[in-house]
Amino acid sequence: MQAKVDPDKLTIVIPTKDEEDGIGPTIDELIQMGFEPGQILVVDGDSRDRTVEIARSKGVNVIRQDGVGKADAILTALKNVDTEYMLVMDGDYTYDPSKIGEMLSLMDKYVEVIGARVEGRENIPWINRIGNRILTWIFNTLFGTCLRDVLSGMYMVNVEKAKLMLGKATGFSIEAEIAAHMSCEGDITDIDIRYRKRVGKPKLSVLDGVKIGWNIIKLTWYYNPFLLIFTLGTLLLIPGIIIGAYVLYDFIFLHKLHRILTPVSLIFTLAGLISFLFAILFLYLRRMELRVIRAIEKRR
Ligand SMILES: Nc1nc2c(ncn2[C@@H]2O[C@H](COP(=O)(O)OP(=O)(O)O)[C@@H](O)[C@H]2O)c(=O)[nH]1
Ligand SMILES: [Mg+2]
Repeated sequence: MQAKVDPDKLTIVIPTKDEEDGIGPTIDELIQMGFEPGQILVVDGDSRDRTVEIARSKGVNVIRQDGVGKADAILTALKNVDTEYMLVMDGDYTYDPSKIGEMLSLMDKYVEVIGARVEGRENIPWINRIGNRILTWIFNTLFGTCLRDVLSGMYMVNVEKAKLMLGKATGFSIEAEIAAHMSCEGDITDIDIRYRKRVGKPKLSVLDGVKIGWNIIKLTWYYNPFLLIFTLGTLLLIPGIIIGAYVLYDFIFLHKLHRILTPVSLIFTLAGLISFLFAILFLYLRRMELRVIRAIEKRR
């Protein structure tokens, strides 16, 4: 049992699809910890089993999601929640809720706190564990964060800031998209949580992992184009300069003109330089956007 959290402050959102084995224990545990049934919101995606019936019997709020898939379920929740903070967790009894209070205590400094599955990693299927490592690494590299588990299904967000993504959400892998969006709104951190063995059947596959990786790259283009263009610029400039040096050496010292390699090196070098200019322009626009947002926030 932990100190009660004001129901006006926090909503606990549980997306569910065919989760009749897990949803009961998940809700019971939250209520045992002192959360009010009224602050728990189950967003169901047309479960064909007894999920909705069980959730309703516990006295929690249950709504049907708009659209299809877990991403739409989270966006539906975001539209409906009006508390200051929102915690998302699975309905399969995997995420230990005992750190919710600690997550909440960090929300005055951070816009998002992720529950990193540090304890009980053996309960994550090994293929997901490797995939998760790689995807988190790609995300950190492209967004300049140092998160440990960007795809964790348990995270708390500042609702006002998260709602800003409603109009522009791309419907990409939702955990990565929320983190990408929130990393533009403020600081993100994570804390260790315990992950338990799943009750009921999982719904994600290896193919989903590959899709998430591709989506993270697309998200970078959308939320942080600077790094993507900068990387592209570097990839063009390095061969451009190497070939250029070779061509120039032959021309100056051996009086030999390379008719194909000369324009090739020029094209690579110029394209690289142009990419750098664009990258700088994006960085400048991004800074300006942040300054404008801060100025608007100060006036409110
Ligand atoms: N509303 C809704 N929930 C979903 C959907 N697909 C999965 N979920 C729920 O989202 C949570 C995460 O799914 P899960 O299969 O546990 O994914 P994993 O934890 O990554 O293996 C679970 O509570 C699922 O019941 C969907 O299409 N709609
Ligand atoms: Mg799960």
